[in-house]
Amino acid sequence: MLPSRADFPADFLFGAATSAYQIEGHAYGGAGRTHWDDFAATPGNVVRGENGARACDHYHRFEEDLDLAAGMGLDAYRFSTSWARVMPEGRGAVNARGLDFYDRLVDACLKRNLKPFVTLYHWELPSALADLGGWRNRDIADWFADFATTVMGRIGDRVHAVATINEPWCVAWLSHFLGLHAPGVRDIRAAARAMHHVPLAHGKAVQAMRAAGITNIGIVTNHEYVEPVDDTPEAHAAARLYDAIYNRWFLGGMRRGQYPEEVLEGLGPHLPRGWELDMETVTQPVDWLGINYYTRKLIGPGPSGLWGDLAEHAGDLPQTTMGWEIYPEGLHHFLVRNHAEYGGGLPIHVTENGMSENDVVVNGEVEDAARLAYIARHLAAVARAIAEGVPVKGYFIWSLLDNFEWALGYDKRFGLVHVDFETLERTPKASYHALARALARQ
Ligand code: GBH
Repeated sequence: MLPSRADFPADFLFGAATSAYQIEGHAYGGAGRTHWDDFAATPGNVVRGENGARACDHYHRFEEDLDLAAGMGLDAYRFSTSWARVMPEGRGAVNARGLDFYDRLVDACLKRNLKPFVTLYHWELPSALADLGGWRNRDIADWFADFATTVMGRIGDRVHAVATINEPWCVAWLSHFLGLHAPGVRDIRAAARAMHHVPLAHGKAVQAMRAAGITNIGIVTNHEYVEPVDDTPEAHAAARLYDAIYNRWFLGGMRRGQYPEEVLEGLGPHLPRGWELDMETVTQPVDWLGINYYTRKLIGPGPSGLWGDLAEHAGDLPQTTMGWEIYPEGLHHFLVRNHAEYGGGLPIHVTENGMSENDVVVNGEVEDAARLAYIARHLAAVARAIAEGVPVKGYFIWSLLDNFEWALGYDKRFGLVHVDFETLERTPKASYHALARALARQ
């Protein structure tokens, strides 16, 4: 059963989340090229070679989309800003139309009583910066801090909260060690540099925004519940390492000034020289933590025997169309654990949670009962954590709209609202209508 508002504290925020490249339509409004455009242009990287050039055309349809968000009774809307839309070359010249767009978007949220939660970086690096080494280049910390203050100089007076970087693990490890996201690099030295430069860029951006008077600054990390695939010592060691790389590296660095030892064993020799001296910047205090959570993973050693080569195994829980197991207990686990280990009393938001289904429109209706059940079970996990004293202040569903699912193109549908990618017509799904009823104020 879907919980209702009455099951949560009066000031709890219900929201939905999106990201710029996945919905806006990157071809519009004078945005510069990004490394996701480049990555998608290389055959084999993205299903059918799809990209975010048009996506949901949110750039032109944002008023309609925010009407949908408000119509559901949401309190907050989480979106991201495209670096290349604001600064087409990544630094220097600003695209006035880009800043104007985010300015109008924020006002359009406020007009509908939606609290704007902005994420500065959700993965589409300007190609001009990627060409200079991107996250491998230490200078990215200063480039990013400039971008952050440029955006916040324009909208910072009206946003409710700001996060620096969405999912550092994806930006660093998935993209530079596993090579599954742009720029598609598979190299331990590149990965080690990115694993440090992402927290460093976060820290520099926090410093720069504070100096400019910005408040309510957070960081959004992604988490997977990890279990060893079997009872061998090798599987246990592999699961521990996966957990350390995925769930503990970034928060350990940013919240405790301490990267996990078992990861340093492998990455230490490849980290940029003098990285220890950066930890004061990396640990700049933040005001809130965001947790993105979707699934559990069963982990064992990978075939090569090389450090960091870990294998994911299929489990026997029901799965989404991403092949992800549905495991709501994992969300409760990370709320409790991150609060205890890294929270220091800070408010926590579930900044993403949701599932993909093969949703189809039949006579104007979209039946997505599995998504509703998924959301209901994860909301119950949130309520349980709150009852145990974890200061969870908000829950954002990924996603408002079906959108560009990165390397998997447009096949995987996460939206509460169906999007026909031919006509761009929006159709609220059954889950949307059910949530609207649950969120209605009595
Ligand atoms: C979130 O990441 C993202 O923030 C969001 O943009 C995305 O749409 C959403 O999840 C749903 O996927 O490279 O194809 O093998 C969640 C964690 C970890 C999910 C990496 C995708 C890689 C898939 N992500 N994973 S692939």
